[in-house]
Amino acid sequence: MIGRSNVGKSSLINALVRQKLARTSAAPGKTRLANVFRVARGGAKPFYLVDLPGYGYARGGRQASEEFEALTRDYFAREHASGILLVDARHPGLASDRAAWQWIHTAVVGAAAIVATKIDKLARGERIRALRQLESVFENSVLPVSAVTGEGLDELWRMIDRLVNNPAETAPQQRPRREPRTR
Ligand SMILES: Nc1nc2c(ncn2[C@@H]2O[C@H](COP(=O)(O)OP(=O)(O)O)[C@@H](O)[C@H]2O)c(=O)[nH]1
Ligand SMILES: [Mg+2]
Repeated sequence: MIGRSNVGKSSLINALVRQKLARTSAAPGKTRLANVFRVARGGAKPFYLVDLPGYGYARGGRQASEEFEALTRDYFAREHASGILLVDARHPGLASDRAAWQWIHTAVVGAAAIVATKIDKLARGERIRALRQLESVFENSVLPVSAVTGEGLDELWRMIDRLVNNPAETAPQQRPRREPRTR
């Protein structure tokens, strides 16, 4: 789970597993370490859900950015690691999110997908506009979810199942445009 601080990573993990596993906070920047959860459901293949700290490609300066890179490199230097980018549905196309999507394609060996969080905060017209904008910016489909209403969680589970069981097939069809990295 990759995304800016406060985007809703921990809340989404808790909503997915229906438990208070990951610590959530209204104040951004609370997750300083990666929290790793082993998820085993029924007969399904167990996998690890990794709640990454929400810094590195955005704020936090050079040191935070290097720490983030060092921390995450190990996770993604594995055959079966996939990345889910979480973006706030209310703020489509932020430079830091676009940079993260590019970063994912350099760091993640497996597949990658994008989820729009806090979709409950948008009215119908706004959400259509936001999703259209997101899909155009990222050149990828974007799954709307809400940790509060539970919207999109079944679809997200199906997406996770595909990422876990078949990472190659779910790789994004299109790579993001190559833009110079912004600092
Ligand atoms: N309305 C709404 N608020 C959310 C949702 N997900 C998270 N939040 C709120 O956003 C804040 C940050 O959530 P958190 O999961 O700690 O974000 P993280 O820093 O990415 O792990 C908290 O105040 C959450 O209650 C959601 O789907 N809908
Ligand atoms: Mg968190």
